Amino acid sequence: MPTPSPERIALIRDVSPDMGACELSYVEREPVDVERARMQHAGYREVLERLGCEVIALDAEPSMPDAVFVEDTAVVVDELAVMTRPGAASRRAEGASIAPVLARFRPLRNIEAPGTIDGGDVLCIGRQVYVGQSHRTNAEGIAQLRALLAPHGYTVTPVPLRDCLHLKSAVTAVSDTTVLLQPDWTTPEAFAGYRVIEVDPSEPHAANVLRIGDSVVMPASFPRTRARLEAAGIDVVPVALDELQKAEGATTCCSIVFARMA
Ligand code: CIR
Repeated sequence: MPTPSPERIALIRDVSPDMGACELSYVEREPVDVERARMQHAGYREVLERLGCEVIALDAEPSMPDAVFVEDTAVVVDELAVMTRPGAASRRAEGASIAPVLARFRPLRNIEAPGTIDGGDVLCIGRQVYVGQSHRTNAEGIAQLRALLAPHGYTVTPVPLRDCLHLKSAVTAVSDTTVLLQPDWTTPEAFAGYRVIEVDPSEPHAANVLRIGDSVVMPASFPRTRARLEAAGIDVVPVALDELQKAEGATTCCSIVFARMA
């Protein structure tokens, strides 16, 4: 009997040797130990595999410091993949090597100029798509995303943000009905229909977790928020990511995880 293929695919990309020259918006620049970042990224990959994903790993892009943060280049739903147009001009070339991979699994669409979207601003919970009104994602980008997704039954809702890079810096889903949220950075009212777990106040960056099936992956550096999730019955898989966090990256941004369609 052939082994069945994993039901989820995770697309990742190795750390650029130039990661220290990354874009930064809300964190202070400090030296990045690229070797340590690579080791942590390898640990992240192992977690994705352990949680049942087939991992597709692209080579590093030496001249693109932020290219490890593949999430920002595309939004993948069951019916299609939307290649974004990242808000930072320095990141616009990253999608060129992602598109042909996604094209193997989904029809491709594109956000066109003057629209901009970073995938980190797009939170999909079932057919609800929340999009952060960040300095990377503009109204034109949101309108284009809505036009592409609405025919497939998705509702696209803009969400105000403050003091953080992306919507998923401030809120992510930990189940179909529960979100993990940082109330200082977004509006809890936008998620009124969900059970809300707030990050521990001593861990402001803890809201970015990656849901895979019934588990969530989160940085090991947020034990108090982890305890809140576990108290709510959520299975948490910690992973060391503090070197990538120096580049303002976090858990979701290092992968694009999507379902394998039959
Ligand atoms: C940037 O500023 O674009 C990168 N240094 C970090 C991107 C992190 N992306 C994400 O959380 N989706």
